[in-house]
Amino acid sequence: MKTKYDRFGALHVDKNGKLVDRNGTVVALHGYSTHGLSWYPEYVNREFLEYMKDEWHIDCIRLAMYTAEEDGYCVGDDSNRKKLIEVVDRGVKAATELGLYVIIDWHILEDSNPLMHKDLAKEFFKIVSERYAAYGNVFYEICNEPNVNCTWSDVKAYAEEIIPVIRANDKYSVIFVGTPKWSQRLDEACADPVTIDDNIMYSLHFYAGTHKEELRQIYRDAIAKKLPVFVTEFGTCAADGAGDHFPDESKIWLDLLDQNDTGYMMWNISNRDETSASFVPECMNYTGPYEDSDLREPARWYRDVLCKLAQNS
Ligand code: IDC
Repeated sequence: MKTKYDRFGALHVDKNGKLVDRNGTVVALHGYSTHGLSWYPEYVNREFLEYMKDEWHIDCIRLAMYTAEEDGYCVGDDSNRKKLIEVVDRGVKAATELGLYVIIDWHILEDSNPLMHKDLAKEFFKIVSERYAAYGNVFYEICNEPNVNCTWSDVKAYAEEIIPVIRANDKYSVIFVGTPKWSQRLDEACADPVTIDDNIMYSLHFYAGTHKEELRQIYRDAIAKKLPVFVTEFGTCAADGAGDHFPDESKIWLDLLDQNDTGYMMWNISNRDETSASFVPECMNYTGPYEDSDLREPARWYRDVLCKLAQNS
């Protein structure tokens, strides 16, 4: 079966804030985010991605490279950085061979302000944008979730330094910019958008057990103002990635996103002992195929969502 990349090729952001192909056709992408690349590099392999593409119909894979936690890019040494760049490379190459889009995610979290590791971010985005400039299926997510005391002006200042680094090599890729309060404050980006580049989208993250109508209203207002929005991460549970799975609340969210052709990526591919993980802890299979009993309930639910979307596209 042809993938969305096979059908639509390189995408860009249009004047209405939509992700479109070269003919202006709106394209909504759906997929999964890895857990941290330093935590679970095992899943970043061609067999696994092929399985996810064929059986789950993902269009896109997000490579979440933590910067601070658990041997993150900015806390380890050069050899750790080299290792992480190799995992990113493996993921990008496998995704490309399979006709999948891929998001390279600079996953700030504990390091709440992206300015904290700005120099390493510049170095990293220089390397990857040089390497993947000609690919056409690669997106750059320059800061996962600014949080705590990080303001929108901090994020904007950071974006204004990182975007030119990417653009020096890669003129066309779409770049995702995180927003304050764990990528929820689209309203702040609306009030004072990044103006140095028009091929960017702003990230919205939600966890359906925690974030409800108030955040959906922020999203609706942003869409009404034609802000380009992409949900680079969501969960069907609470914001701590644990607890119950909320299929009804999740459906309200996904229906709203579908109505507006906003793409989304679920958190997370791993067998970690938490609700948001795709696989149960006992499942040590890193390539697929999987039995239903290997999957957690949210993952089974999402697989059905993805299969239905693929049937209708
Ligand atoms: C969580 C992981 C968990 C890990 C933790 C590190 O699921 O295994 O121990 O990070 O602090 C986010 C973040 C994402 C979080 C996730 C769930 O982007 O990194 O992953 N979450 O808490 N934003 C909202 C929720």
